[in-house]
Amino acid sequence: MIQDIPLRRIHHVRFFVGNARQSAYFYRNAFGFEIAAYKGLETGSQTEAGYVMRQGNITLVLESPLRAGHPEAGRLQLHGDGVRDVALEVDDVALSYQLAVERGAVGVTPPTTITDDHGSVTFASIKAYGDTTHSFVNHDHYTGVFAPGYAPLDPDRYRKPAVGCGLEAIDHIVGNVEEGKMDEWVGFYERILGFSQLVHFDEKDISTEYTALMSKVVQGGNGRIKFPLNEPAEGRKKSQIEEYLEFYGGPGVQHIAMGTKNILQTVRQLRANDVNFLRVPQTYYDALPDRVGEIDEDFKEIAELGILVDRDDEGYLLQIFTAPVEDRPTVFFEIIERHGSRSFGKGNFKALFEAIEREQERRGTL
Ligand code: TYF
Ligand code: FE
Repeated sequence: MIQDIPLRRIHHVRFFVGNARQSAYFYRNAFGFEIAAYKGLETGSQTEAGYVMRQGNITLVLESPLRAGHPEAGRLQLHGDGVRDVALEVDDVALSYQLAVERGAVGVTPPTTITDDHGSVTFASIKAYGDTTHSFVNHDHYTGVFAPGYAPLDPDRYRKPAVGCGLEAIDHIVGNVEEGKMDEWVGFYERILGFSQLVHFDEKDISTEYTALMSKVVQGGNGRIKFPLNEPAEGRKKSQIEEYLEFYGGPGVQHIAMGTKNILQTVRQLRANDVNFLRVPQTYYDALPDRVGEIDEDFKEIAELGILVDRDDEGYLLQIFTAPVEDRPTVFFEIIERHGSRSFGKGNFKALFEAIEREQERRGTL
């Protein structure tokens, strides 16, 4: 009987980027995140700048090196901007780290506590796929804005508050791993973190004309943390997963799905902010009412906004995918609204992947 590591939730996702100031502007003005905290030269941070972005229960942290010789600067050359760490909130950081390492996890940062006038934060981290890490964090004894080192942003930086887009929580985070490695990583989450695989409706082997991938979903934290894992499979041309692995320079986070309670309003706002989404052909909407039956939303509006719909035996879901949010075709976002369904939109895969392939063709990477 293995001892449980009780995971509460995804606490934050930490990106390492070339220019955190400009990324913060993008996540603020395109996606509606408020800048909750900042660190940089003005706050006494000599090595890196950081921006804590908040919307609903979602926290993204954007960090950039401030000087040559930063120990992590090499990742920018290798991966471009990307997710460095997915932080999991736990009751006991030291115990979580100890158990994970005993079960074979590779430790990156042993348990560390940092303090300031507002209390203390404890964290530790282990290696996940590629250069991605999972940290275990606990902020229970911290009353400041995020963590020691961070301070509120200079109020002169922006004149107006951010216009929120109704993004409420992280629904799932998808990792792309190398061909043949998916089951190993499913095993990692099962053995080391006590996750379980969602089998019946989520095991998928998807092949359109070009794109082929395999995907399995693991979940932990009593179902609050869901991590689908993709690997490329043989297709007629280059799989979108291979494209990612090539441009990211290895495995990493592919997409972060963020939940909303009103996807129509969210997508309207994101579109007004010029966020780019994958285009869906009209034929998808011609077949939609027959495929999914009655839904609360208006089909006409769904089609106008380019939202995808899927139904399973528990209910339905609405989802939409952004184009990659950087020049490399790597990380993108999904917006999702669930109405009972706990799956990931399997019925949309053909239409979705054909849309992705059209974009790959435009990039000339197929
Ligand atoms: O997370 C999922 O499984 C869905 C579907 O490259 C998906 O969002 C799967 C793979 C992919 C894009 C979307
Ligand atoms: Fe997804």
